Amino acid sequence: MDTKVISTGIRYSNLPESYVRPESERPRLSEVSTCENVPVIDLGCQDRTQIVRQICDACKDYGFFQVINHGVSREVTEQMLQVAFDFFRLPVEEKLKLYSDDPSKTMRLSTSFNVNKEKVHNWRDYLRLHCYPLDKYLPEWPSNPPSFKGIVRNYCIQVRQLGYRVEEFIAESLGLEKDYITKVLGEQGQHMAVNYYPPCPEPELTYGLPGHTDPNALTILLQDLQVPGLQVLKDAKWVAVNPHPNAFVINIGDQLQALSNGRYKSVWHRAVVNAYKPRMSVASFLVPSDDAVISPPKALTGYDGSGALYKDFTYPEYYAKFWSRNLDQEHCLELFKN
Ligand SMILES: O=C(O)CCC(=O)C(=O)O
Repeated sequence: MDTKVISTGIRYSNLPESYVRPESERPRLSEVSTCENVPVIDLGCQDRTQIVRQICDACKDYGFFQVINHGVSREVTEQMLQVAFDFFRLPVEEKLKLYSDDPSKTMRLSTSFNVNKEKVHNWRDYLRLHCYPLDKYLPEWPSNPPSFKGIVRNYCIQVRQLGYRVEEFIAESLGLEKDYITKVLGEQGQHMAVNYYPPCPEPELTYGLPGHTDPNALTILLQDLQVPGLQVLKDAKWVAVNPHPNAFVINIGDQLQALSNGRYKSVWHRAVVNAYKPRMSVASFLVPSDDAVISPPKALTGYDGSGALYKDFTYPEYYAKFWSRNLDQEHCLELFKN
């Protein structure tokens, strides 16, 4: 490749060799059907018990769900998607000033997933930001487009509130105190991946992101309404989760799988690419504070703790392992099994 990123504005007529998956690993798009019954949970509903019940069912049966009436204003989500497109439309030389393939950087533009570890690349560029505490990280965010910092700041504040609310519902759905998860996870970090998938000459041969689970506690995903691309593994089959107007997709991450002692599974998902149109998604990740010990409550392990599926660990320990691997290797939680 001539440049480090693929969002150059130039359309490729063939998929470069380094993106082509072996036959057995390809997405087989014609075999993927749309998931018609994705749980859509109305957080504006007055009946809290009903929300908790719906979340419990969705977490058990799917590992993800969508939320509507979630409290993040439509104006803010529209502005977020617009400024994300504006960023990726900047001249490539401008974007490359932010390029890094070092996962420990708190602000970077990068490509694929882990270019230094992976054998086959993914058809994605992404801007990765740390977002909390805002005062600490906002100064290092891109200042081009000029409106970027202000828009993303507003978005991050509202999404964080939503994430904390959802974690309270999830705690209740596990039969725990409402604030159990938010207390255990401490003052959670917040990261963002602004994912840009340019039009791809051969979507059948590659991925935007191959199947993976998220290493964090909770993911709040904003999908481009125009172009579908998210697929999740449901009952051993990949199904497409088409964008729902004004909804966020909420994914259970590895930390909640461990904290719930496997009651809830972090969901396998992947992003496929489109031959004609670029696609954008904005993933916000809530992550445990560095000193939080991820250990399930006694109510979920038996009172002597002997039923704990995983060893206790901290997020920095987990995250270091996660980035030392490639995305499609064995599940990172397997490395922490008792
Ligand atoms: O683009 C998508 O829909 C999925 C993004 C994703 O899985 C991620 O950022 O981890």
